[in-house]
Amino acid sequence: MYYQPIVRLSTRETVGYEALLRWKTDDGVMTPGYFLEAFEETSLLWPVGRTVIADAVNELKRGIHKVLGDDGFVTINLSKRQLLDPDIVDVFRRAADSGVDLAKVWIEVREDFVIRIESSAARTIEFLHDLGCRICIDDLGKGYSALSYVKDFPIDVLKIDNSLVAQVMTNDTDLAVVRAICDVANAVGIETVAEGIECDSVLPTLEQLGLDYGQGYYFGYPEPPEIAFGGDGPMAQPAI
Ligand code: G
Ligand code: MN
Repeated sequence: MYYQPIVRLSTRETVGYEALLRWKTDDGVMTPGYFLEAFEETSLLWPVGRTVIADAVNELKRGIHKVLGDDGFVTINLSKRQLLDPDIVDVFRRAADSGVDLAKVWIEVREDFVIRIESSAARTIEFLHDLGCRICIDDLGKGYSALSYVKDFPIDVLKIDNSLVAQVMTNDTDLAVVRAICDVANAVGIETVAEGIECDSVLPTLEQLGLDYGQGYYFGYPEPPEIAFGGDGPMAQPAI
């Protein structure tokens, strides 16, 4: 697992980390784009998915709280099939029972999935929110949705996709879309994250638009825990 910082734009301080799955091979480190779809179609998804959650929760208690204090949070990406897993809520419930503050666990669900969500997955989102997790919509803006799901789901955070963020300086339509997203979010008390920030020239515009957080190579690359949080020896066996 790799961890990438999420920064509060007003102060530029790191406030949390996104847990990102990586697969180390002899040819290099692969990102989920190359293998997740294959996993999704096999039973491998379940153990891999559980390991991701366990690792992220464990790292929250160790590395993240070590470098950010108790307010630091971790975000975990859940796929469509994981949200359909009837046991997934229990995985988080057990983490809470072991002393993890689930308010510091943010769940990322891709926007294209939420738009066509099945009711059992929708209930999972509600259960996780009721347990205290913060629900984030990931990759927002890839499909220019109408944001109508914000009234149907307990959404806490909107993560605006790289492609939109990259265009706010040069494309008036994209700027207007991001402004509209921020206006809706601010009006209903949802927080916003700009993804894919690669240079500082876009920061004043993002702050002006009212975005709360930023993430991207400009602030930090996804790194393994020993680099992201400093050496702490090998991870203990996950508790869940
Ligand atoms: O879909 P999601 O937003 O969870 O994907 C995050 C992916 O985006 C990670 O694989 C990460 O490596 C990549 N990423 C993170 N920051 C940047 C960035 O600044 N630019 C680009 N192009 N990709 C990024
Ligand atoms: Mn994500």
